[in-house]
Amino acid sequence: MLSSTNSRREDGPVKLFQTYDSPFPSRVRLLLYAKGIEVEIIHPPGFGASEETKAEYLKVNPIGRVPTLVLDDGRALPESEVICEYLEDAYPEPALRPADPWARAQMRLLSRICDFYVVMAMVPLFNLAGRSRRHWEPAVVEAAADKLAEALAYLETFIGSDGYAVGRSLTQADGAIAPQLVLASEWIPSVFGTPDPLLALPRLAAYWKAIQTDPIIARILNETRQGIVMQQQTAHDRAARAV
Ligand SMILES: N[C@@H](CCC(=O)N[C@@H](CS)C(=O)NCC(=O)O)C(=O)O
Repeated sequence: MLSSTNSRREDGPVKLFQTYDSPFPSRVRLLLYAKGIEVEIIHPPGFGASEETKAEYLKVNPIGRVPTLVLDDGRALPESEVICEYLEDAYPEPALRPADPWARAQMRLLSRICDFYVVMAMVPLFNLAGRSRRHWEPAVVEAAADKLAEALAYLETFIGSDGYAVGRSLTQADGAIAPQLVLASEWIPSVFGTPDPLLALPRLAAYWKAIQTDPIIARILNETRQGIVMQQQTAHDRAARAV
């Protein structure tokens, strides 16, 4: 199940509690796929079904968010960036963390910009999308779109120019950025009718075009897109019931 140079060997597959629509598990799946780690994907109980509660899942991860990695001996690890760093340490080959200290810092910087600024800018829109359209205030949508454009401009400053986020090969930063761009550049404009923010960001737009040709990125992006469609359908059904 592992490449011969990986140091850690599991008796059974690791488990990943996750949903396909969320960008956080997608960055973990990137490492699992790239490193050839056998994984059992589990949809957490209580997610996406209002009649259920998360009580059972909170026993696995008290933070109650996805993803959670569970090893074959039952140890559970929440938080996507921490999981990625663990997988990198436990399964070093192929490396998705540059050896050069400056390049490694760039990888972490880009990932942090996604976690701290890009996602946070999109949260008001995620919240609105879960509600009926009559609650969508144009001023809230516009303010969130402006905030998102500002956050993406940080990525524009630091993004690599050789087809990958950092250097000339896949790193954890690509896993952090690419699924966020599905939301920022495809999902938000299609749902809220706002302009594609990448139109004003040529370096990020060039990166976005190039990175989608990487086969592992293409796989996680397709999974993310399909997950979003299914999640939207569920949210639409719920909103219709709430009207
Ligand atoms: N910092 C966390 C963020 C994870 C997160 O916020 N996941 C969201 C989905 S995008 C979640 O599980 N939200 C709770 C819910 O949907 O009930 C990580 O990197 O793993």
